[in-house]
Amino acid sequence: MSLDPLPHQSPATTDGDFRVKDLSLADWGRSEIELAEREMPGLMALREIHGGAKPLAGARITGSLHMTLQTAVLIETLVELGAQVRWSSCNIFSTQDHAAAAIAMGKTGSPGQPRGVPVFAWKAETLDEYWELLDLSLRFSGGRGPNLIVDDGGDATLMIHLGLKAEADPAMLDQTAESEDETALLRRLKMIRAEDPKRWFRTVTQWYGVSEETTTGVHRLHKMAKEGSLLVPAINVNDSVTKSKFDNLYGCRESLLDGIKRATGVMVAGKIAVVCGFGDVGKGCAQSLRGMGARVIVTEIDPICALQAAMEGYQVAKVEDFLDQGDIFITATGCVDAISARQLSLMKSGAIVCNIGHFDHEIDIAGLKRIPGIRRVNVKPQVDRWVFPDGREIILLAEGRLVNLGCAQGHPSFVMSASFTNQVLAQLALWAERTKASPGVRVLPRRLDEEVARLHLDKLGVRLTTLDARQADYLGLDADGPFKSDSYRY
Ligand code: NAD
Ligand code: RBV
Repeated sequence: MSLDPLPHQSPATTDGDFRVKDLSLADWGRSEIELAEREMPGLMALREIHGGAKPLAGARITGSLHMTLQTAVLIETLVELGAQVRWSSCNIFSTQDHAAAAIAMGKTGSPGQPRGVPVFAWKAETLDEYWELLDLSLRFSGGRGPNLIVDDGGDATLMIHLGLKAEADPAMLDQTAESEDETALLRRLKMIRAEDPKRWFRTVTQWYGVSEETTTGVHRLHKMAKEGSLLVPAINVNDSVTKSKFDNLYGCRESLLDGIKRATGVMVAGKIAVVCGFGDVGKGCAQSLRGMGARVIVTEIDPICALQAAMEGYQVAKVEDFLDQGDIFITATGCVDAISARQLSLMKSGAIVCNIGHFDHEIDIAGLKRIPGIRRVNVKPQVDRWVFPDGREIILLAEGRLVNLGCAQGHPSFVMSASFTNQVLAQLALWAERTKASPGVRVLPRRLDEEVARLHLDKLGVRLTTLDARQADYLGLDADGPFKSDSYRY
């Protein structure tokens, strides 16, 4: 096997309490953050409403979420509301280095005197660096941890839960890991334990909650709640309607093709595209591919989603039916091995393969690497040709990790404004109820969800109809909402 890994260059480490690739990118980052702010009316409105009262004063918040321009606006909103913030990314490829630099430098800082927020992230981290940077973002002064976490995919939550468990049972850090990622996490936890055996115990005594951004992270939270191991109250931001029915759907509808195009420049029209999974993300992906003229095939395990896809006019098939015909394969399932290594080896030569779900195991990359005689030829960062011994090849994007964030800039600001307005509302709720709420997973009330949508209407010139008293009475509603029951599906 020849893996031909890219030579890894560790970014410049500054002396300050942050680690970014290159602080000289800060001015560029700052101008792009200012452009993003114009497209993020929800977050800007929260600054306006709460900036004076500083309701997050005293709160120490750690974020583990893609360090992008949009996240920069989220971070500075949390700071404006009074929080002390530290940040790392939740994906090794998703950081936008100019955004990270601008956050580290701050609006009033300079390269010689940075005055921003401690941020620990750069594009193309190794797995060991990834967990180290997350670890650093969880260290506040005086040996303290965060009070609140903004998580995306659940890695910060996992690190604390596993770290605490290992303080009681250190042998678990010697267990055989199931992936390279887990191996790196266990290695980091071992180092932490050797340095400070009570670190996580101290952390959890003042940890009051987590708000989770994405579907996969919410699955992890529900699993922990079911097992009874979840330590804190959790707000499921993903299932706010103004998150999953917008970000996952319309966000991916724009950013999937942005990633594929920047990576390969491929003509999509006329191609056969196979989308695995027809949930919120898969629906957005399928629609954009069809819009650009691809013939879209959908794979599903759920009969309801399969029927939906068929009624939308997509052919629903098994992935193995199209291995020799598909030109572009996209996984959007949140599942493991949606495409197996054997299936990769049977694909038409030249097929483009990528994933837009959270982790890198939707496509069995570990299995691909183990195929005897396989060769990796790097085309450019985050684009690799994998050549099989018989000479056929596939083009793999972002090493099987989020293609829209690894190969492009992630979702546009406007849709992230809705997601992140929910995040801030969740942090406000968790902080307001600190020490009072019990562990468990819940969503924000529908009233707040409607408020998030309302904050985004003016920007699009939407004129909303208002119920008069007779109409409100007839429908049995308050004229100001909420307008739907909690079970309504949108
Ligand atoms: P979802 O639950 O709405 O949809 C996933 C769908 O995949 C479901 O309909 C499920 O039945 C189907 N599925 C599961 N296993 C399958 C398999 N083996 N083969 C075919 N279909 C299968 O979830 P979602 O909100 O669409 O999120 C999907 C993934 O994308 C998650 O990991 C989520 O965290 C991630 N996500 C990524 C982005 C991004 O910007 N890249 C944005 C939002 C969500
Ligand atoms: N996502 N963030 C961006 N531009 O910052 N783009 C996508 C961005 C988030 C999105 O909310 C999704 O749920 C999560 O990334 C998956 O990790």
